[in-house]
Amino acid sequence: MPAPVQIRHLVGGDWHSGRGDSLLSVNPAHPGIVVAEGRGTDASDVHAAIAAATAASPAWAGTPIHQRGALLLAAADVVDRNAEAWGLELATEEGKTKAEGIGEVRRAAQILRYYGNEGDRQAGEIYASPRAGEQILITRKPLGVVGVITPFNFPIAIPAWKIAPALVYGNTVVWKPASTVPLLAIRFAEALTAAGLPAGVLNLLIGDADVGDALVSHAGIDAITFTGSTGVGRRIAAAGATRGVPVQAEMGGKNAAVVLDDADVTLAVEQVMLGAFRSTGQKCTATSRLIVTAGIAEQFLGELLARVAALRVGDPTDDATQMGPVVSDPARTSITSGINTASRQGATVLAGGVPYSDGPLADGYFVAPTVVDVGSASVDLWTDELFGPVLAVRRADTADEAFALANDSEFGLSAAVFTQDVTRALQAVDRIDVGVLHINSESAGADPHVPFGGAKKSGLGPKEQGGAAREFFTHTTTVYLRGGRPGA
Ligand code: UN1
Repeated sequence: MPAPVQIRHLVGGDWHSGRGDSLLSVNPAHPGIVVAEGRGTDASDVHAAIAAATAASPAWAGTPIHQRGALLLAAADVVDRNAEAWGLELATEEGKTKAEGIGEVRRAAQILRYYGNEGDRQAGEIYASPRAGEQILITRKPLGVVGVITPFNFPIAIPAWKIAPALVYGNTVVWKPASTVPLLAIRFAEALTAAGLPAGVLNLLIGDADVGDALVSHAGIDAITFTGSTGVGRRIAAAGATRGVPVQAEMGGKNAAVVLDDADVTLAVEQVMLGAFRSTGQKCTATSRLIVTAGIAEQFLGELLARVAALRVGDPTDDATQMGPVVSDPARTSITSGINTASRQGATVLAGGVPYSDGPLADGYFVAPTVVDVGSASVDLWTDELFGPVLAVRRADTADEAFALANDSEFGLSAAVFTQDVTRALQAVDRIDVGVLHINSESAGADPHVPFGGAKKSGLGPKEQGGAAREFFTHTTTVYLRGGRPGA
């Protein structure tokens, strides 16, 4: 068992141990094992980090985008070289399976590569002018110092998809990751510094919510990008609005899988399993609601429950494991209490729903894969995001009713529809109000070159990734360009 890694913060190019409260990152499968330890940062560090990012800003913004991109490409190589080791650390720290952990690290490298190549893509636009001898150019400029606040559940991929575009478009960054995953944050910052990122361009502060609060309310921050809970996202958006800085907030989801009578059942069962239980359901894009039409409901649920019963839950570093623990004890407690509340409110637990009280899983933060039939009861589980391996089920008589139930949420991040009828698929595209729609694949997933984010109350501000990222991380200058007097 490796010795715990010392928690370190990066400010102005120097790594140092913090002066804040002590921090412990434990293995959620074996909470007695410490993965990283040390001290968090404090408000004085926030000030120093923003000062360093501000000082580094003019030179970085003035560096040609091609060179900024080259640094990201070099960092991608470092990340890829370490994919196996860091993927294992990720599984040990966060709890997703080792295969998912390695996959996520490789995805971070892919994202770095995508933005690394941005320098060689189109930089702006030219419009025709209504006046002779003039063209109108739209050019892009960085915003300045960006505050980046990231969640525990994708401890390297989400930081990559925020920090890579922030940097390539010429911003400097002060980053506060979730304090439950300091090790992967340190690894990602190490990759960028090893690639030669100049001092102060990326600053890493590991700490709790008070560090995040200090960051978002600091006068030196020019923009904030956040992924996490709806409550925190709205508070951050309010703080940004008070200070007049743009906020990009990616928040909750209560994503439905809609299985229609004509679905390919084997495919749909497999994809719903992945959507609901991969990463232990701890994704804002996870499938947390299932709507199945009456003609297929019994067969579908029968096959699904058989798969749930066979799902191998265990230590995420074990190759045979298909689902690991949730990230922490408070997460386990709140998920379990959400299931208990649903039972009290009249829902029926079809699978899981009981704690592991003995055996090897009892000590870790494990929650059994759980399927709850909501029926016609009014149940919080139908509306509230639990962020765990819990699937709430309702039946619908018709496809129309199923689509309406999919929209029965204040959130609109993603959805999955299973049908072999292209007419139904196109109706789903029209009617289901989400930012990401999957036809015949699970509700989670994102690609670096296409927009990612939610409709309705799932997100605020421009979407992430692809061309959408440029919208957030730059502002435009509209340039009216004329030469001298025509003919002079
Ligand atoms: C994915 O579906 O692979 O926090 C990514 C989350 C999302 C990312 C989902 N922002 O779960």
